[in-house]
Amino acid sequence: MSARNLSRRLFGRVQSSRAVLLRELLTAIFEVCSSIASACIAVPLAGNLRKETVCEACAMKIYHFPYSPNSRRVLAVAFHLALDPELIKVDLGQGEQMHPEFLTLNPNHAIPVLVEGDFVLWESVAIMQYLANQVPSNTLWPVEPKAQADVSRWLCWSLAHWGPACGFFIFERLVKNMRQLGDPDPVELKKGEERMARYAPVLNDYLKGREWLCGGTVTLADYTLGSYLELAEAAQYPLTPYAEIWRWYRNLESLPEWQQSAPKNFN
Ligand SMILES: N[C@@H](CCC(=O)N[C@@H](CS)C(=O)NCC(=O)O)C(=O)O
Repeated sequence: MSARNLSRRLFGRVQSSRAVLLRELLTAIFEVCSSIASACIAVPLAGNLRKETVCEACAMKIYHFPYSPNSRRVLAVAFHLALDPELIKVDLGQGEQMHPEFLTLNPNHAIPVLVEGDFVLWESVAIMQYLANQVPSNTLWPVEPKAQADVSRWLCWSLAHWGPACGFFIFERLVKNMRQLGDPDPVELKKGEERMARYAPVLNDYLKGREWLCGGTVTLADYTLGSYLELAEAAQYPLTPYAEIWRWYRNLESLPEWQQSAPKNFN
């Protein structure tokens, strides 16, 4: 029954101004209540209050591009945490990140972006932290201050040094090719080599005797730094001498969540 019909039933044909006012008020309340009820229902699940989504607006969506390391680490973390976001491909090869609708989500025209109802979040590290914070007692993003600072240190290091070092090779050898922007610039590649020569030994030495970067288990730090290595061969990073980095990356490759997030699963 519609809100208007219901209020007519309750108030009949009474036409006094008070009745008209009450009828309008009831109609408005009814409409608000029914839209909330159809939007989402909170149900207790495994001890946590989680949203059982029954409408598209509430479901968690992640905008991604399969070949982007920034996207892949977010997907791997979502899978690791057994979250089930809807995945929406933004084809960077077709310039879809420049569409006006996408720019309203992220004015930086970059993926990944998480959307959950009215909440819009860009920046892969912030998204991974948000995802991990949904699942209490997860080991990806520990809550103990020193353990969390350790993970945080590598996330910062990746944003400041590791990602940009890999970025020279990704841009010059892959992005330029995808967007038909010309040949790789040797000057830029040289800058990339200098950055790699400075930072790869730091990572390689730190990994000696360690299975994972922080503590005895995989964390956001491993997913973040490791995500760039999926493009190492195609973009020809100068990483051949760094055996510890490759040994550690093989650990990441053996994880089912990492395999599930592989580009071949999303084309
Ligand atoms: N710092 C951002 C970087 C995001 C980013 O640069 N994404 C790339 C793909 S790996 C992108 O969408 N580029 C498209 C563009 O810049 O137009 C993050 O960590 O999310």
